[in-house]
Amino acid sequence: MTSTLPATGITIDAVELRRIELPLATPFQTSFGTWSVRDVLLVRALATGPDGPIEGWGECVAGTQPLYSSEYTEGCEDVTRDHLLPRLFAAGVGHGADVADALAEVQGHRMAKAAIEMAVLDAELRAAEVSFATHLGATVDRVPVGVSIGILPTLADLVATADRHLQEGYARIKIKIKPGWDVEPCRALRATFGDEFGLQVDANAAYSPDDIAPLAALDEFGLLLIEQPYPEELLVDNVDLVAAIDTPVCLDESIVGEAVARDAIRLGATSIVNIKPGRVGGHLAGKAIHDHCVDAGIPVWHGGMLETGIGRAANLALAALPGFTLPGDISAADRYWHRDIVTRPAVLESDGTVRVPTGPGIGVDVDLDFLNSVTTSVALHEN
Ligand code: OSB
Ligand code: MG
Repeated sequence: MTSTLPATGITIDAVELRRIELPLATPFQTSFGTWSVRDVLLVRALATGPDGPIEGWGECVAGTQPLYSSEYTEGCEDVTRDHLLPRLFAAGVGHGADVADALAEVQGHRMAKAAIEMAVLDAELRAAEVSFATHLGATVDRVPVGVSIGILPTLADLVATADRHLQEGYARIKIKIKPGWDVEPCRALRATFGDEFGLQVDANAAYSPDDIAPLAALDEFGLLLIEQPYPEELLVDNVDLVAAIDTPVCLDESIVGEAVARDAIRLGATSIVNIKPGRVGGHLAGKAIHDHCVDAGIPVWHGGMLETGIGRAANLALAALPGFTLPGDISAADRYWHRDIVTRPAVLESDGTVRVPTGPGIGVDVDLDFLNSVTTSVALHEN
């Protein structure tokens, strides 16, 4: 059951666009580049609710450079300021559920749109004293989580890092792969830790349909899935791959919204779906994809974009929906940050889960003093 919110909603008085720079506790290398610092765009909705002033926070998941997807932080701030906020204000949006429609004539830019929707929904839910989890239809209070390990200089580094995370209690390990760093890393992990733990790989589009051989060679490791082997725009080649290998294929980058999710499922191009709210245009679109996958019998899991505690809190709420049957990339805050920007950062429970926040809205509060100390720019845009 999802909640019904008061029809009155909120009035958005202004939106603050804030940029922060938060160094990652350890650099994160993927097939497309290395992330050392998160340059994050935060959206703060300053609103008036039935009981007075209320604010809401959104986090944009875009990276500094357009390497994972076409969106990037600076571009997200530009499109938000010049094209999205004017439409949000002109439409007089007072409900999170109306944000996507108000912004629909702007093509693409889903990560930017998702951050606005999150901020408006957070403010609306805080005003109504309803949590994201309740609103989205969460059915559990804790979600199983894994850890995503980047490409490392040596196999020994990988084994040591995986060892630390398994000791910490993570429910599964995902490793980033690329041609030349695929079979041997899997072999080293299985040889060291056995066949019992959940292992999956993420290629971030590093392979071409001409090199099925290294992907087929991963079959012997009993992987939970292989994530995004081919470039974003290829769908049909994944159908061939699904037929050629035993490991389930799971699309990430390709699933840029609900329509593609439906098509990929109908084609048989993806056996499992990775849901990232930012990539698909927001938590509400993420919920819609989840609902469709449940109907279609397709397992889903929650991806991650190295979020701060703001985005992570909302992600935990979505990941508490019943179709999320595989552990999410929603690790504890200390896997990413020396210090998080929220007052109650996510922690790993002894059973390999993270608790879903229960307070109003995203359920965590921003540590404003610390946030100010890592802020690189702030701009207020009034309605
Ligand atoms: O492909 O899942 C990905 C991080 C940045 C960009 C893309 C990806 C990732 C991750 C990190 O794998 C997952 C996390 O946030 O823990
Ligand atoms: Mg991925």
